[in-house]
Amino acid sequence: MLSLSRAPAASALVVVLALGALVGACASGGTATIDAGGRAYDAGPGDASRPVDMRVGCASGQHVCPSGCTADRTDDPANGCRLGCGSAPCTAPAGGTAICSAGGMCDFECAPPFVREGEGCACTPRTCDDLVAMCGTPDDGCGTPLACGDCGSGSACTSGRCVCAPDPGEPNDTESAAIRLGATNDADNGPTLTETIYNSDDALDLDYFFVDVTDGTDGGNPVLTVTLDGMPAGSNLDLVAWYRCTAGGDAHTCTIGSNYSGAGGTGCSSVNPGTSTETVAIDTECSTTDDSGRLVVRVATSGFGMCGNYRLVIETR
Ligand SMILES: [Ca+2]
Ligand SMILES: [Ca+2]
Ligand SMILES: [Ca+2]
Ligand SMILES: [Ca+2]
Repeated sequence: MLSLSRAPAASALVVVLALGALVGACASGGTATIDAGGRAYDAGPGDASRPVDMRVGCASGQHVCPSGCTADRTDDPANGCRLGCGSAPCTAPAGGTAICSAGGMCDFECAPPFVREGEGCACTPRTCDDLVAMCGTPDDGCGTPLACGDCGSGSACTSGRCVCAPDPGEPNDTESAAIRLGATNDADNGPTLTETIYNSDDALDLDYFFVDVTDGTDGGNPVLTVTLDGMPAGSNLDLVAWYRCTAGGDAHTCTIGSNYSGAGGTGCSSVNPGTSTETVAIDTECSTTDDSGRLVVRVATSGFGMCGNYRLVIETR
């Protein structure tokens, strides 16, 4: 048996040969090589990069180095880890951080978006979709700016979203924050409410409004027609309206638009493409002869275009 403690420290070749003989007796028939950091690797045909057990042949608490058996170190990448031989800290490739492996050797890990590929860290570029960016030139995570698009006239790109100046009704993004547009009476056929001061200020904007409706003594139930038009170029806004009877028993008929039923109530929706006019009409029906109630209108942003107000018209007949 060769004694590593007597190997000339200055002769790496001798050490390599010695380790080769040592490892050859207990590993899978390959020969070992030592890298610049003093790490021994099995150069056999099975796995040329697999570290061999550097404690073989040394006393407990020691491991093999070119200079002979050496006391194990503190397991810290700053000093080459527990089974290191030199005094240099562990190194890591670009995008990586030096660590100690579970076996006490220098190793590294890659921080996202970098991922380990062999002995390096490779960056997987993120897309505009990954970043939920609809505009601007955010970094792809690897140092390259992306082109996520421009915002329409009058809007600005803020944190990857196109935004316009909010309308005076904001924030009205939930029904509980809905803007009251007024009161109408079907016996008076109105008044017709025409709103032109509201807009979609970003790609996620929802605008809620409500109207208190009285079933007047005209012999019929209120019929409510809501029209959404005048949308700014490049946008796509959609319309939903529902009606809640004061007395309950909602059993309305949707005479224009598609039947809608949601948490807020039942009514109609209109989902046309682009800037096409959206129109819904609800023929109300409640559990009593008094069909008074509340009309709720929601304008949702499906496509964000240029900044500009839309027009909302609510008719009561
Ligand atoms: Ca708005
Ligand atoms: Ca809103
Ligand atoms: Ca009536
Ligand atoms: Ca639409």
